[in-house]
Amino acid sequence: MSGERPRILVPGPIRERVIERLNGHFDVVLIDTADAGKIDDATAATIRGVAVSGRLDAAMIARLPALEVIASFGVGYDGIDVTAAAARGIVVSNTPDVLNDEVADTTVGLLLNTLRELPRAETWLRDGRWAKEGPYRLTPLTLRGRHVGIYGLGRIGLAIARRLEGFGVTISYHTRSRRTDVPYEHYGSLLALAQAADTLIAIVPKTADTHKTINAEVLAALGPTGVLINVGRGWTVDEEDLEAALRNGTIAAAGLDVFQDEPHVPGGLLDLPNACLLPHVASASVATRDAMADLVADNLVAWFDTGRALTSVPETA
Ligand code: NAP
Ligand code: 8YV
Repeated sequence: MSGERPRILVPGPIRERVIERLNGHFDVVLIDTADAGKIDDATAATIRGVAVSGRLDAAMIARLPALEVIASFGVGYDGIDVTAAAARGIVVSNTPDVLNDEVADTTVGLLLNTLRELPRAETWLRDGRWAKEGPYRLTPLTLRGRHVGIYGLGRIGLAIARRLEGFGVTISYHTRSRRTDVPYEHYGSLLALAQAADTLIAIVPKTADTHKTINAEVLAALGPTGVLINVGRGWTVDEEDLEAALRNGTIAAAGLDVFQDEPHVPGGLLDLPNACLLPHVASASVATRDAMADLVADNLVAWFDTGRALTSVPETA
């Protein structure tokens, strides 16, 4: 990097560590939200990079005529209009791999909590019911003997599968392309996977092809002992169908870290004792979020030093 420091826009909240790192290399401009009206023309004309957590739409991209690179916080980059970026030759980067282990660990925890009702058992203890009423109930569900179907066997899906090998369960998966480097059975459709398995773990991106693909038919295929775990995006699940399936016993339980309209969780799901609900925390440890923050900054530094981002998304690579 030589001469004047490149100007980087940070529209809306992002982990403070990103800003600290960027301040060491760039002239950083902070605005409250990623809305085109939040920045004046003169400043907008000087912005060469963006660091963002969440949404960056086509109008905001159009507002920045000198923009070269968008560094997005998170591996999922569905909030960024990559089509608009690609059309202008703007590179988009995300934060893959550094969160695989954390998200996979959380997924296994959520699966066990959902099956063995551990959060509810703890509430039983804290409410004094163990002392007054005796032991918490034996759980109808167990991980023992389960057939886990993983919907999406990418970086995180594979980390989940590797962990589950240690639990002695059967593992299968559905992706559009069969992997040649894994011992698990591949199913050519999500429905076929759900028919074979009794436990479905969803870890696919939010794309036009994954919208509400976990619907009444797929849930019915899992059967009455069926369990759904979703750590990908809420977009992938038809939440009305899921609520009905949990309420009427079509499936036994669900564990969800993600929802269609975050942070709003459908009231119907909140009421259900067989839904184990987390507020999108799968990657949310200090260490992992720091690693993600560093990768956001490193992508921008690499772009302005070498003309290449470290982890650009396939659409703009
Ligand atoms: P990845 O490596 O790109 O893996 C995505 C997997 O999904 C691939 O196996 C891909 O295989 C499959 N897939 C994509 N579209 C599909 C379709 N239409 N039908 C069937 N399979 C499909 O991504 P990753 O790093 O594992 O992350 C996955 C997603 O998890 C992210 O995009 C993000 O939305 C979510 N996530 C959530 C959290 C959280 O906090 N809850 C944290 C991290 C990530 P094919 O291309 O062969 O189909
Ligand atoms: C983060 C995620 O919670 O990486 C992703 O795709 O969903 C999570 O790791 C989010 O991106 C940042 O808030």
